[in-house]
Amino acid sequence: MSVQTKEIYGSRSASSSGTSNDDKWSESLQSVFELVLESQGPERTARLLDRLAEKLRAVAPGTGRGFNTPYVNTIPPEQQAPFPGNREIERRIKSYIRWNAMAMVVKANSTTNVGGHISTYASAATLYEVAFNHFLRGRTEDFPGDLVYFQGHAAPGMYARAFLEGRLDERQLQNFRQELADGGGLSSYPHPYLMPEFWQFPTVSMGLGPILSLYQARFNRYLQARGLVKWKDEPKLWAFIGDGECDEPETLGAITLGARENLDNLIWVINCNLQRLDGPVRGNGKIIQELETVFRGAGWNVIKVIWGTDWDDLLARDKSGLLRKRMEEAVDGDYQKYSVEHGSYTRKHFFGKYPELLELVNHLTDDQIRKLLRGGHDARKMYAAYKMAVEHKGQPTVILAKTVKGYGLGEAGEGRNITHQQKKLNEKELREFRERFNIPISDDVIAETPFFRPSPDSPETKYLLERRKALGGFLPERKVTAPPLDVPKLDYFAEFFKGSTTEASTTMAFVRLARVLLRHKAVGRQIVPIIPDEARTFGLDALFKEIGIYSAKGQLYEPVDSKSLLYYHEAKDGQILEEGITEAGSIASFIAAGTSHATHGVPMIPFYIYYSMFGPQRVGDLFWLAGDIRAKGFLLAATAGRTTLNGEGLQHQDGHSLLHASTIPTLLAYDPAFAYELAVIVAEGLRRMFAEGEEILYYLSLYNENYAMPPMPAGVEDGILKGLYKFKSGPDGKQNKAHIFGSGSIINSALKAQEILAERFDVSADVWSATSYKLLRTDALRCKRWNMLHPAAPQRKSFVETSLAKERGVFVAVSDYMRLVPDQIAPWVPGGLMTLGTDGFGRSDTRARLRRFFEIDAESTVIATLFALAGKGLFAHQLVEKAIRDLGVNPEKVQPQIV
Ligand SMILES: Cc1ncc(C[n+]2csc(CCOP(=O)(O)OP(=O)(O)O)c2C)c(N)n1
Ligand SMILES: [Mg+2]
Repeated sequence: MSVQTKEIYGSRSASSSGTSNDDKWSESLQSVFELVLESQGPERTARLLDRLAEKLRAVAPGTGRGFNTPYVNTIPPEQQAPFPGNREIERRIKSYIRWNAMAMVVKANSTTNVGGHISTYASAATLYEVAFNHFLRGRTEDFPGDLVYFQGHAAPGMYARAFLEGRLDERQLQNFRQELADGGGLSSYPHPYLMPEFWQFPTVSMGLGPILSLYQARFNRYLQARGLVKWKDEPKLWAFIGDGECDEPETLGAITLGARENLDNLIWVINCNLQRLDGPVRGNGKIIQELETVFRGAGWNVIKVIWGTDWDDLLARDKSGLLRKRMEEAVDGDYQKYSVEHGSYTRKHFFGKYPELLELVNHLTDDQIRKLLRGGHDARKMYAAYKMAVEHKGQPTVILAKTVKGYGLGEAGEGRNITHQQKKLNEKELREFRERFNIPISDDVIAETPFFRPSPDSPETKYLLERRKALGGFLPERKVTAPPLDVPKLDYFAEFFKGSTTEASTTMAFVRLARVLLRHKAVGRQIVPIIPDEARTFGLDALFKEIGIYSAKGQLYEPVDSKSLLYYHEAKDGQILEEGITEAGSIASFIAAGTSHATHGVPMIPFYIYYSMFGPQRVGDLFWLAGDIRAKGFLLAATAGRTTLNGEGLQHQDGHSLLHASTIPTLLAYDPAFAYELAVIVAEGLRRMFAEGEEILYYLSLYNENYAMPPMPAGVEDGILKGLYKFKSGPDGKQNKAHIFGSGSIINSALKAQEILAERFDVSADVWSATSYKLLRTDALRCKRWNMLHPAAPQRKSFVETSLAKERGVFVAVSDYMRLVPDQIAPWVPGGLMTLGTDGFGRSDTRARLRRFFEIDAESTVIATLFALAGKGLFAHQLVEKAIRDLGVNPEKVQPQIV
C-alpha cells in the first residue's frame, strides 16, 4: 500500500477488524479495494466503483448512495402493483375529459380573447385520472379529505371532470374565463376567492403551490400533535407541479423540511413534460435526473416513471445495457424531438446510434415506435407509482413522471415549443383530435367544438361516480364548517385601556396582549404564534418556555440555556411555529393556519410577527395569495417605520410596506400608535374573523420605540376601527387652528408640534390618531362611487368627511411611512392635506437625526403647519421663513427622495 493510500484509508482498515459477518464481507471488499486503488489510482477506482453501483441499481433500482439512479423507472415491472381499474372505461372517461378541456379553451377563444391552456392538461391527463379514480379521497364526516394542489394551467381538465361528474353545467363550461357573463363563469385558474365552494388552494403563481403544500403537510402534523384534530385516517397532500415550475426558488427552496419532519403525508407529482412556456426546461440536460439528485439529496423518496409498459420488453432484452446507455445519453432536447417526429426518425437517431439497438426494435413498425409511451401516459405505471407513494413511510415522496406536452394535439402543438400558448384548433385538427381519442361527435357539428357528456346511465358515468363515491366524494371541493369561537369581548382587554407611565413600545404591548390571549379559555389554544427567527428581537422569547416551540421530534438534546428561565424549549405539542429564517415558509404556515377553518373545519388564529420590511416586500405574492385563499389572521409588521427602526439602515427600515399590504383587497391595514388601539383592533379582528366568520386579514404595524402609553379617551373605539379619531385637542383661544394626523410612534412628533405651535406660534392644533388610511380611503371611495351612480339621491358622506366636516383650519399628516400613505385621503380633507413622510432610502443614525432628515420631526411638522396656514393667507410667509430659522431647520438640506 502506498503511503498516501495508507494515510487516507489506514484508519478505516484499522477499525474494520470486527468478527460479525458484515465485517468479514467488509474486510474482503476492503482488501480488493485497496489492491485496485494501489494499482489503478484513485480516478480509475472511482470510475470502476461507479460502474459497480450502476450494476447494483440495475438489479435493485433505487438503491445505492449516489444521488442519481439510471434513467429508467424506479419500479421494475416485476415489482409493479397490478392495475385494479377498468382500463378501457377509464381511458374513455379520460378521452372525454381531454376533449371537453380542450373544447372549453377553443370555444372561449373563438369569440373572445380570454386565453386559456390546452397543452398542460393534455400532458397530465393520465396523472390526474389515475389519481381521481384510485387515490384522491374526498371529505367525509370523520375525514377531512386529501388536500390536492392542482397545477394551475391544468384547471380546464378539473372543470371538464366536474362537468362529467355533473357538478358543473354546460353554461359554466361555456363561460370559462368569462366570470362576469350572465349566469357566471369559471375562473381562469384555481382561485378560492372567486369559486369558494370549488377551489381550495390557489396554485397558478409558479412555486406557491409547492411551498404551501409543504407547510400545510407540516401544519397537519402540528394540529394532530396538539390534539386539535382527531382523524380516522391522516389525509394525504398531493401537489401536482410543472417541471418548469421547479426553477422557482419557492418550489425547491424548502424541500428539506419535508424530510426533516418525516412528512410521509406529502406526495409531489412533477409532470416532467420537458417543456415550459418558451421551450425546453433543460434542452441540454435531463430535468428528471437533475430533480432526482436534488430530492434524493434532500432526503425524499424519489419514484421515477419514465417509460411506459411497451418499453419493459425492450429493457428486459437489453442484456448489454446499451439501451440504458442510450437512454442516458439522449438529452431532453432529443426526447422532445422524438415526440414530434415520425417513428422512422426515432429509429434512425435514437436506436440507430448503435446497430445492436436497431436490432432490438427490428420487430416494431415505425408507427409502433412512435407510439412507445412515456411513463406518465401509462395508467398502469402511474398507478404503481402512486400506490408505492401512499404506502411509503418516513419520507415525503416525489414522483417524476415523464410526459409529452400537448399530448394528443398532433400537429397543433404536441411536443412543440409553441404548445403552451396554443388556444385554437382548426377543423382539421379538431377532427384528428376526435379520431385519436374516439370522441362520439359528428362531422356536421365538430367545427363548433361541442362539449360531450356521456348519459347518466352510461358505463362511463356510472364508473366515474362509483369511483368517487368509493373514495369519499368529489374533489376539489371547499367547505367551511368551522364553528364560531366565543371570542373575548373588549372588557377582557381592560388593562390596556388604563394606560401606563412605564414606557413601552407597541411591540411590547402586543407581546403582553398575546400572553393575555393565550390564557383565554375559548381562543387560547387556537392561537398559532408564527415567528421567522425573530422572537428575541420582539421580546417574544418569554413564550418559549410558556407554550413551547413545536417540534415533531420533541427535544432530543439538553438546551444550552436549560438553566435559564426563558430557555429554548422545543416540545412535541409546542404551540409556537418557530420557522427559522424563512419569510416564505412562515407566511405559508400562516396561510395553513389561517385557512384551517375551511381546510379542516377547525378555526385557528395565526399571529405572524416578522420584520416589517420582509413582509409583502419580500414575499408579496404569498401575501396576495393569502387574500385569494380567504385566509384569516393577524399579520404583525414589527420594527415598522423608516426612522423608528433607526440603526439598521437601508435594507431594514420600512417606510412603504403599508402600501404593499393595502393592495390586498381583503386586508385591513392598521398603523396604531397606542396599546389601547392595538387591543381594540385585535378584539374587533377576533370578533369579525372568528365569531362572525369573515374571511379577512388584519395587518398591524408594530414599532419598537418606547413611550408612555396613554389611557384610552372615551368613545374613540369607532374611530380607531374606522381609521381616524381626535386624540388630543389643542388649547382654546389661539389665533389659528390646525389639525395634525399622526400614526404609529410618529404621533409623538405631532404631539410635540402641538406644544410648539401653541407656545410659540399662537396656533391651536388638534392631534388625531390616523390608524388606517386604507380604510378611510376605501370608505370614501365607496361613498363617492355610490353618489356618482345615484346622482339625484341624497348624497352620502364618508366617515372621513363626516369626521372633519365641522373642523376649521388646516390639515397636516405626519407618518413614518411614505407620503402616499396619508395622501390616500387628501381628496376628502377640507382644504387639502399637507403630508410629511419618509420617501427615500433609509439609513442608520439616531432617530432624532433621521426624523430631521426625512422632515417628519416636531420642528418639520410645525413648519408644515405654518406653511399650510400661510397658503390660506392665515400666516405670513415671511414668518414661516423666520420660524424655519428659529427652529434650526436648514432649508437647503438634502432632499431624501432622489428621483
Ligand atoms: C411566478 C410565475 N411566473 C410566470 C408564470 C407564467 N407561466 C405560466 S405557465 C408557465 C410555464 C409552465 O411550465 P411548467 O411548469 O413546465 O408547466 P407545464 O405547463 O409544462 O406542465 C409560465 C412561465 C406564472 N404563472 N407564475
Ligand atoms: Mg413543463
